Amino acid sequence: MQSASQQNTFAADVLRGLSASPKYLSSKYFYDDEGSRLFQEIMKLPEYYLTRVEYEIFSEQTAEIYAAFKAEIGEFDLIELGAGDGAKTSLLVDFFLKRQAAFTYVPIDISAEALKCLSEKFAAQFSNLSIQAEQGDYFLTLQTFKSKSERRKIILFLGSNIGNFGKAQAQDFFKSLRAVINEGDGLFIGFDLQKDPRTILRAYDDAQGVTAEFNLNLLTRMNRELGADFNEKEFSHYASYHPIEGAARSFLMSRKAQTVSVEALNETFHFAAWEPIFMEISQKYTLSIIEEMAQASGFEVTENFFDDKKFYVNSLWKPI
Ligand code: AVJ
Repeated sequence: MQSASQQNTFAADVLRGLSASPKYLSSKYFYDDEGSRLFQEIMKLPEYYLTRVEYEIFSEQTAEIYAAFKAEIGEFDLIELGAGDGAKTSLLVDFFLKRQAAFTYVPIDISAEALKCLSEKFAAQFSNLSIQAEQGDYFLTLQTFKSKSERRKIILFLGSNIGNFGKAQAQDFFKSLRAVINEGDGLFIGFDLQKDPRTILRAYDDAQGVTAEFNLNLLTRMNRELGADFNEKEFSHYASYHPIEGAARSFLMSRKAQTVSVEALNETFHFAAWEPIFMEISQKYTLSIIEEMAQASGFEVTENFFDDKKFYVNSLWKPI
């Protein structure tokens, strides 16, 4: 269940996005229970390489990652932003526990349902793991970091979740993160790298149409939670990749001229035929952009971990 204030933020964000030109909606609202389920389906798609290559890095380089974290030294909090199903993290957790590393796992996720599944799964799988789950927008939970504990923090930001920010917003995010952590803490980030643009585009335009459903589900969510009357059949999903910007973007296109009303906002919105709603950016990086971004936000890149094909990098940053 959503609290009243979260509901207001959703309504307010929808109002802002659908009143803007061009129209947009925020991809952070994709993850209601159905959206989280659809994302689990996306991760199994043959076209969606991201999850598999990151999993490969975690399973083949666990010992190297453990060593780079200096996880054997002292107590720490292993904080995961946007934890999702924790599949990759469980590889680390397993390895860390076997080495008797002393840590508390702190998964943070916007989806209460995903957090509940994750906590139950980890509690069953790792009987002596200490877990402190937190539900919320990770931008907002950053503010609580300073008061959290005296322990060292290792912050995981996996799955190319950073891609949803776009470059400028990612830069701001890392600066805010830098302001709430200390020397000796670490940041471990998953970046999807620029590659054959066809490979990238296919990942966001799968043959089975699961990504389309994932986008259209936000219309269904607005119908249910905000009393909107979107007809999902009158919108279609469109994905693009811009190789200079390194940006994959997705849109819902209004298939005809139509007016939609949203009861909770007491508003109607007009869509011209084939007018787009910008739904999501999935930014792809290069190593030099990653390097620059780390420096510009007060970090240095201490180690990069790649998959075999160099499709993806997990980059370890230390504050400077
Ligand atoms: C969860 C943000 C990493 O951008 O690749 C997958 C979400 N969107 N297919 C991504 C997503 C469409 C995904 N992230």
